[in-house]
This record gives sequence, C-alpha cells and structure tokens, in this order.
Amino acid sequence: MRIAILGGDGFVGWPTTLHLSETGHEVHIVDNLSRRWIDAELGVQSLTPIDSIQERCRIWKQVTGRALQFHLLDLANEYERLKTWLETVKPDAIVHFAEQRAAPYSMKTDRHKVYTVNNNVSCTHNLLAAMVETGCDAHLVHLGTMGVYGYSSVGAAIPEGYLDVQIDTPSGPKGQEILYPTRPGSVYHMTKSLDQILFQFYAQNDGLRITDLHQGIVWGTHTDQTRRHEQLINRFDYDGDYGTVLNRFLIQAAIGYPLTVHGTGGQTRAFIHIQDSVRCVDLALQDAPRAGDRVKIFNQMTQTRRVRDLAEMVAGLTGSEIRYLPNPRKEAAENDLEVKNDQFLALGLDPITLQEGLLSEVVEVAGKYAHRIDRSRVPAVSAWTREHGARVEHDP
Ligand code: NAD
Ligand code: USQ
Repeated sequence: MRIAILGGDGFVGWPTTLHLSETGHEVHIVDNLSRRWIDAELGVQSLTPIDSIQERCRIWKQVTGRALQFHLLDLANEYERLKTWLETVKPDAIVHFAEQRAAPYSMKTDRHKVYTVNNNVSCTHNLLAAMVETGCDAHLVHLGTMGVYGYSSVGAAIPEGYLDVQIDTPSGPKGQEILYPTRPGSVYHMTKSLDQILFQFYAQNDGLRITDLHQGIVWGTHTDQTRRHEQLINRFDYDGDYGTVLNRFLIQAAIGYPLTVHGTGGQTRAFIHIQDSVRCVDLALQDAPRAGDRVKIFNQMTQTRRVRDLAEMVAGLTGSEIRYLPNPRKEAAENDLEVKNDQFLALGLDPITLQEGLLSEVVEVAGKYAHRIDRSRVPAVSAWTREHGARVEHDP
C-alpha cells in the first residue's frame, strides 16, 4: 500500500513509519515539525539525540535501501496544499498522529489551550473535508486516546468505543448504540473527544472508512527498526510537559532524581509499549472497515497500573527514592480502571508486558544520554487551575 503517516516525525509516528516501510509499503511522512519548535519554545530537547527528519530518511535508505518521502506541510493551516498533496500522492491508507499531544502543555496558559484546540481540531477536520473533496477513499487510522472515556470506574470494563443503552419511550424501552460518553480531563483530551464526533459524522455522511485507536500511555523508546542505526533513534521526552509518567520515572531513576508521583499515586492508567503501539497500527491497517460502516474503535492498550505501583516497581529495580508531590492536575486521586482490548488480541497481538528487562533497557538508554538532561526541566509545573498552580513544587 501507499501509506501517508501524518505526524511521522513524532515519538510514535517515526517508529511506525519505519515498521511500515520495512514491511514493504511505500511510506510518505507529512509533518510541520511543530513538535521540534515546541521543544525550542520550552527550552528542552529529546533525551535521545534525534537528527533532522531528512537525515533520518537518508539513513533509513542507506540501511535498508527503502525510500521514505517527507512532505513539510501544516495540516491545520495549509488546507489548499493538503488537497493538492492528497490529489498528487493518492494514498491507500492514512495514519493520523499529527496533533499536539501533551495534556500539561494544553493546560499551560490560555494561549496553549487555544493553540491545542485550533491545531488538533483543524488537523482532523481539514483532513476529513479534503478527503471528501478530492475523492480520496483511503482508510484513515487515527491515534486517539483512552482519556476520552475519563478514568472513572463504573464497575464494568470500558468497552471498545460504543455502549448499548436502553431508552424509555412511550412504547416501552428501546435499545440504542451510542459512542461511549466522553469525560476528558484536559484540553488536549477534549480535542480527542471532538475528533470522535468529526469521525462519526464523516463516516455516516460521506462513507469515509475510519478507524479510531483509543491508545493508552506509551512507554519505552526502541523498536526493532530504530535499533538498526544510532541515527534512527526515536525521540524520548522527559520534561514536565511532554514526558509521560513511566518514561519520566525511568529517566529520573537513571539520574538519581526522586520519582515524581503526583498526589497519592492512586491514579490508574492504561499502558502500551512503543513496539506494540506500532504493531497495533499495522494490525488496524489490515482490518479496514467498509464504506458505510460505523467508525471502528479499538482500545489500544495492554495493561493498567496505578502510578504509585509503577513508581514502586521502578524504585525496586533501581533503588530510587519516591517523592509524593502535590498534584498539579485536577484528576481523581484514586480510581480503578478495567479496559476491554479483545479486538487486538483477536487479531493476534501478543502484548509486551512491563518486564524487568525492558524497564532496565530504558534506564540504560537514559543513563547513556544523562548528560543531555536538564534537571530543572524535570518538574511538572503546568497546573490545571490557579489553585492547583499555587500548590506546585518546583524542584524536589
Ligand atoms: P508527538 O508530539 O511526538 O508527534 C506528533 C507529530 O505531529 C509531531 O511530529 C508534530 O510535529 C506533528 N504535528 C502536530 N501538529 C501538526 C500539524 N498541524 N501539521 C503537521 N504535523 C503536525 O506525539 P506522539 O507521542 O508521537 O503521539 C502521536 C499521536 O498519538 C498523537 O495524536 C497522540 O494524541 C496519540 N497518543 C500518544 C500517546 C503517547 O503516550 N505518546 C498515547 C496515546 C495517544
Ligand atoms: N503523573 C505523575 N508523575 C509524573 C507525571 C505524571 O504522577 O511525573 C501522573 C499524572 O498526574 C497522571 C498520570 O501520571 O495521573 C498519567 O500522566 P501522563 O503524563 O503519563 O499521561 P497523560 O497526561 O494522560 O497523556 C499521555 C500522552 C497523551 C495520551 C495519554 C493516554 O501524553 O498523548 O493521549 O497519555 S491516556 O492517559 O490513556 O489518556
């Protein structure tokens, strides 16, 4: 297939690009490199030294003989160029990673809220409108988030996207299938909830074939392909805005920084290793819906864990100290979380679990590049409300 990877320069997009290229697809990356600009804005850099996207593509060609095409395009602000690009490249499938993905960044200031909503909603809607206008019938696979469901336990596993409800009518109860009600916990997660409605409309109105992957928190850094050359290395975010919790604990362990647990650490979240994330996108691409089908929704996660249990696991492995900090976020202090992921298991996913070997591999990566870490960028200081901001501790 000819596959377009929107956001192919990012943390999940880059290893997905390499995997799909290696499996024989013709892969085109579209990215406006905004993630690299945001690093400059925040004064941080990836833990791992990442080359320019053009250089990464050159090395991949040198190592494998396979070409990658890179297109510098802002999906949110260059609508006409997007249409021309779709008409020229004519992809068979499009994988859409291209959004501002950090919840803390989306809550930093009103400007960051506005940027995140404008960028994310426009990226998705511009793409959908352009696909219809140009007659592009590619299978669209979008990376969504588990966070659209909220994390409250209702005493039952979270289903894969849809919920059967009974509505009382004058003629008796009637069954209906609805999108699982959204309960986003940040402006970023809210944009993913809005995406869901856009997808529902365009699948129903225009027959677009869409798969939405509700992904959990990704951890790890290497995949089979990024290991093949030092310059193919994946990005690794550790700072208080973009670093995700388990990867943060692993770099903190590597530099002797106390593990930064927010609140009691009773928050339960869903996790997936980067290698499985890549594999799931591949599986989803092979299982396309037909025109007229409802949006296909998968829960893309393999394990749920409490944050404090993860901290204890990392502390047990490395001897790190755990620091319980005031929580800068407005979120439930404790929650249970049970999630259905039957569809990927049925398609053959054999999940990678939180094993000691893989955890220590990440600590080793962190140790190798520890000299690149700016300790002052480790604390999470973006607060959900002014009241939460007043409680933030800046440097443990
Ligand atoms: P990332 O920030 O590393 O990558 C996103 C890429 O999209 C970046 O390279 C960025 O430059 C590009 N981009 C953003 N706006 C764009 C625009 N207007 N035009 C063109 N390109 C644009 O993020 P990631 O961690 O790779 O996540 C990828 C996707 O997966 C996101 O949509 C995110 O919501 C979702 N996701 C990520 C995680 C995680 O833990 N990383 C978990 C669940 C879901
Ligand atoms: N947390 C800590 N200490 C830290 C960092 C985070 O205790 O140093 C806590 C947070 O308070 C939160 C949990 O860990 O309760 C998860 O935080 P996170 O930053 O790892 O994850 P989140 O903000 O939810 O966002 C990440 C990705 C996002 C993706 C989402 C999947 O950045 O793109 O959509 O995970 S999910 O969480 O399943 O919605």
